[in-house]
Amino acid sequence: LISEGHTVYGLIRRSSSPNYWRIQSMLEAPRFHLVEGDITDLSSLIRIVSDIQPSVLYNLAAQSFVPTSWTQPIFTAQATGIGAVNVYEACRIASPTTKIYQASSSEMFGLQPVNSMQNEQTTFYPRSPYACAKVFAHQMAINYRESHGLFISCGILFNHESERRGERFVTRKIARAVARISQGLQSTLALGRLDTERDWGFAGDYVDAMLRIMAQQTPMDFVIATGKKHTVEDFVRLSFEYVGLDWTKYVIKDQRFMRPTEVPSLCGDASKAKEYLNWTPTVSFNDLIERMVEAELENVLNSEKQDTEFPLSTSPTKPKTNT
Ligand code: GDR
Repeated sequence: LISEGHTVYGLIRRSSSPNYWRIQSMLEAPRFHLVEGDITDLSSLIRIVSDIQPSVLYNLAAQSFVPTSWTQPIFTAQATGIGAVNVYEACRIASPTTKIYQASSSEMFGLQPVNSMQNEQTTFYPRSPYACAKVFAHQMAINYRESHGLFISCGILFNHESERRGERFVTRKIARAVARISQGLQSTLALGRLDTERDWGFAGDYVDAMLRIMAQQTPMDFVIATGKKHTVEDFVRLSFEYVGLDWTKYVIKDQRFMRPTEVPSLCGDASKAKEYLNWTPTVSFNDLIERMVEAELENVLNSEKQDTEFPLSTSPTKPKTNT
C-alpha cells in the first residue's frame, strides 16, 4: 500500500515491550503511521476511524493461534468475533463510506468430506473456538452488508506463510528448527499430528489478492488458495531435505501439540478469484519451503531480530490520500 502511494495507519495495542520486527522495513517509510487502540475497545475504534476517515480498512486483527482458542475461548470470541463487529460498528457510526476488508479463514470450513475442495458455497463446520469466532465475524460481515449497506468484502484465506509467521505456527516452527538443527543449535523437533493436510501458499501472493478484492466495485467474498494440499509430514520432509538431513532422525511426536478436535484436510478452490480478480498464486510449495528455511538460516547466522521503539501518533491528523 505504501509503495502504491497510499497513506497507511496501523492500529497497535499498547505494550511495555516493542514487537515491531515484522514492520521494521516500514517504520521509516513516508505516509506510514501507527495509532494506539484496541480491537476489543469500540470507543478507540470510533475515535480513530472518525479522525482518519479511511478509504479502505483491512481488519486482520485477531487471536489467530488455533490451539490458544481452547484455553482462551472467551478472549478469542472477543478479539476475533466481537472485534470484527466493533470494526463494522465503528465504520457504520463514524465513517460509513469506508470499504472494509474482513480476514475470514479456511478454518471456518473445518470438517469436510474426504478429497473435497472448498469454495465460497461450501458449508461451514468450524472445529475450534477460533473457527467459530471467524464464522460469526464472517456472517456478521454479510449481515452488515445486507442490512446497513456497508461495503465489506471477506477474503477466505487458506494458510498463508512467510518468514514473518509467528514461531508457534507449524511452518515457521519447522523451518526454524531445521535451520537450528543444521547448525547444531537444537537436537529434536517436537510436533503434533503429521498427517493433517493444508493448502499452504505464500503470504505475499495472498496480500496481492486482498488488494485486488478491495479494488472491486462491489463487495464480494473470495476463497484465496493454491488448490494444492500437502501433509505436515511433506513440509517436514522437504524442509529437512533442503539442508541435507533425514527428518526421521530428529522429529518426535508430542501430545502437547495435538488439538482436542482437528481439521484433517483443507484444499481451496480459488476459481472465483481467478475469474473476477485475475489472481493466481506465484510461489510453489517447494519455493515457499526454500524461502522460509533460507530466512531461518540467515536468522541463525545473524542471531535473532532486534525490536526498536517507534513513536506513536496519539491523535492522527486527516491525510490527503486515505487508506
Ligand atoms: P492452522 O495453522 O491451525 O491451520 O491455522 P498451524 O500452522 O498452527 O497448524 C497447521 C497444522 O499443523 C498441525 N501441527 C502443528 N501445528 C502447530 N502450530 N504446532 C505443532 O507443533 C504442530 N504439529 C502439527 C496442526 O495440528 C494443523 O493441522 C492457520 C492460522 O494462521 C489461522 O489463524 C488461519 O485462519 C488459518 O491458518 C488459515
